[in-house]
Amino acid sequence: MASYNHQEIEKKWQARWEKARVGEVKESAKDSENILYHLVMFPYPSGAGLHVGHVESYTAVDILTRLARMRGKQVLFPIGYDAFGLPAENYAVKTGVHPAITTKKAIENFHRQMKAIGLSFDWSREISTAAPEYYKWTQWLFLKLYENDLAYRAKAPVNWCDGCQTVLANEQVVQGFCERCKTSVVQKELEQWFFRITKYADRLLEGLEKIDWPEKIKAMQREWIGRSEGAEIDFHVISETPEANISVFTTRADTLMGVSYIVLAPEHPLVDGLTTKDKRNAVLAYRDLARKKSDLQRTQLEKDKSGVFIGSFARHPMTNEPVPIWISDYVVMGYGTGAVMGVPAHDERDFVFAKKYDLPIKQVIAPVGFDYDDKASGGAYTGAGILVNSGIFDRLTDTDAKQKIVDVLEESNHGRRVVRYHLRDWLVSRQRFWGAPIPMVICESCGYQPLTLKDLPVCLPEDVDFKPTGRSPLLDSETFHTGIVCPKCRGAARRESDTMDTFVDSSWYYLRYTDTANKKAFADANKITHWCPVDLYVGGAEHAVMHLLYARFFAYALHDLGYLSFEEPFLKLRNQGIIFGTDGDKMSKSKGNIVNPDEIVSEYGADALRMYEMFMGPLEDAKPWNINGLVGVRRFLDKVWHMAGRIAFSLSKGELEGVASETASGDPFLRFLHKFVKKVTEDTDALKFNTAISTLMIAMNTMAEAEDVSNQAFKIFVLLLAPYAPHLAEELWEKIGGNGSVFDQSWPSYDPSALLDQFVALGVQVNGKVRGTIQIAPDTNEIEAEKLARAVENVAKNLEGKKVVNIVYVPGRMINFVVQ
Ligand code: ANZ
Ligand code: ZN
Repeated sequence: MASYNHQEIEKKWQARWEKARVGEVKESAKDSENILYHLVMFPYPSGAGLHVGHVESYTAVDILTRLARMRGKQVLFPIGYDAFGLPAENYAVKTGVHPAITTKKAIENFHRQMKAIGLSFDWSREISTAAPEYYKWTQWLFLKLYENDLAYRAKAPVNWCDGCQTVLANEQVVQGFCERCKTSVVQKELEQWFFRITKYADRLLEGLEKIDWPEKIKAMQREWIGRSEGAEIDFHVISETPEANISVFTTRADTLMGVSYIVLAPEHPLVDGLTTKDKRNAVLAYRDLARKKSDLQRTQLEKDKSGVFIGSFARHPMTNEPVPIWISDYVVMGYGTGAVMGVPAHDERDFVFAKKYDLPIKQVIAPVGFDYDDKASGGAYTGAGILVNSGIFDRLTDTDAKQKIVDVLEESNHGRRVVRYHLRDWLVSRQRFWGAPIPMVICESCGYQPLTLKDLPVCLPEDVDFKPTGRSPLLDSETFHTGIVCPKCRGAARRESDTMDTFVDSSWYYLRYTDTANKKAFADANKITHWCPVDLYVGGAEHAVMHLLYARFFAYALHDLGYLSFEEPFLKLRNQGIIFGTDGDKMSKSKGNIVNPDEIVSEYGADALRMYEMFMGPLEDAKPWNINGLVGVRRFLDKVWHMAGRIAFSLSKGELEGVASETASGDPFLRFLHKFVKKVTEDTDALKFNTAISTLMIAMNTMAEAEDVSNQAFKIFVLLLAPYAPHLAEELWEKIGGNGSVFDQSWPSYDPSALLDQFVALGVQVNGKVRGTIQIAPDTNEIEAEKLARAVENVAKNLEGKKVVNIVYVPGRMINFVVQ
């Protein structure tokens, strides 16, 4: 069978689309029903170019966008580049080539590749976060947050990566290692810039209820925010002078009577004062060790626990008995109060600790139904139960005891109910070059002072040495700091030399798309209102907690500052699954299993690539690349091409003229096609692209077998194919005499009455008497038929109060309920 010339056809239509500025939208439509905002996660323009994973999500949304346009919708579908970041800078360190140069080249390559697969973005809105016209507004947003006490500078224990020579956000530390270079992350006390995301913890949690996102992603955000309802309980230190009090945070106040020791984080401010002379050396040595570990390494469950007794005791708030005070690195300073009450019988970590140091293990919760024996069991009992060995609290359930014990503590002023979050403020400063400079200056007499809009953008200087020294490269640029005056006292000052985390850039990019050329504001308020919030956002699930949480925080903050009318930026989110190599492994350079979209486009065509990736399986599933599947899809497209040839030939001979002008009901094949229109439409709307494509394939085979297929039936088929294989569809449309671009046509609607012809009337009987009829496809299964039959009012009436002992179903004929 003849194969179509994809190279020629695809180039031809891409040139036409470019000329016609397909995809470009203006704020004209009035009714909001017809306005959509479709967004894909913009790529980091790496030197490796477009990945088949990009192709997957971008094609998916391109299909939906093209379909929506055929329905008369006005769709904003933009693209840009998340262009700042470490890889370009690391490359610069290695080669000496300026990141601006490598990034520009990479962007040009991405642009070319995305055009080559026929993505119908609004190309007039392309943005790069590394362009001064963009990062000017990233800097302005920083100032807005600063003005409103949502950005601040503080000394804090931070994650430090020696490999990248920079501070990392908690989210960038994976299992104790740097996400980028895999170096083990250590803790350092440094002054850094933070965004106060914790202020929004509750609202970010509540907001999850309002959005249509995968449950998995919502669960990850909930867990990351980590709201814990618990209590702070005070243990007074036993000493003559001075008075000290240790507050512990616990979610298990019910276990208070089982406390056998207290643990402070090694960095806890009370440690120095409470350490007795004989313990001093041991404490100092232990603290040094703890400093070398990240919070995550310290709190991991599996890990062996270690610690030091510091020599002092505190009083148990209920029994007044002395409780020894220890330090251990499994307690971290950044959570709760940095102090914990040890309950070995009911907490795994405490159990391991108590075993190791021979501390008492006292059971206070008994599982209902059987005895718990900590000597026999290998660990703590962490389940529910009733209280034992707890004096006046005995026999209460753990839930009741939690309340009762805190009530008593509150009365005696030894405790209070509190809510704690695992979420930390977002550390945004980076000691790196390739990011947006933080728009502050440092004056010797006035300290940190913010710049104002007229000072922006603070551009990155050219005279920078890329060798990593552990300090910000901008510190050593001369031009960056010359002529800087303090905005307050006009005295000589220096600039802040840290840059912003690239996640700041991507937290607001979708807003900039609505008004990319604006020189006076980050975007015009009316334009934002016109397009936002985003109706559909598709991207990788790896962004569950970083980008997707930060962007939500920005939207809430900008909402509160009066810049946005909405809080949730992305109404509907879907994740594409990972595409593995043919060997089933993750694609990587080292494994040599990377599929290059350029090669596929040149050999099989963009349409085949697009359709194959959509046909591989459900969008959100992980799936391996399979060249046979790609070949199969290409063969299908060739069949379609062949069919068009047949039709065009008949048309030229005038044979089909009559049929072509017939109405839908006059053509049996057309009627049959309605079923396919319904299925392709519904599946595409539901992002079930793989089943939509198999439906197209079935339709094609049916046509291929038919004696003759009307021009009109084939036209409908081409319309259904268009969002999936846009180049070929345009060419076919032209070939069979369609008017204009196939994308200027309306999406075919199906005729429910044409579908009804596929149905038969099925009699519904109760004990042999006909009580109603239902319209049903002959091949409907019994469960479905029974459901439909029961829904008939008269049938339901006759079944009421009766017991159905049997159901007799003869497909296509009748269904009979035998009742008693
Ligand atoms: C006593 C207790 C008994 C605890 C028991 C648990 C089980 P979530 O749910 O994550 O909020 N904890 C509190 N602060 C800590 C810190 N800074 N570092 C390490 N651990 C800390 O966890 C709350 C529980 O984690 C608290 O409840 C505390 O141990 C521990 F049978 O207190 B619990
Ligand atoms: Zn000053």
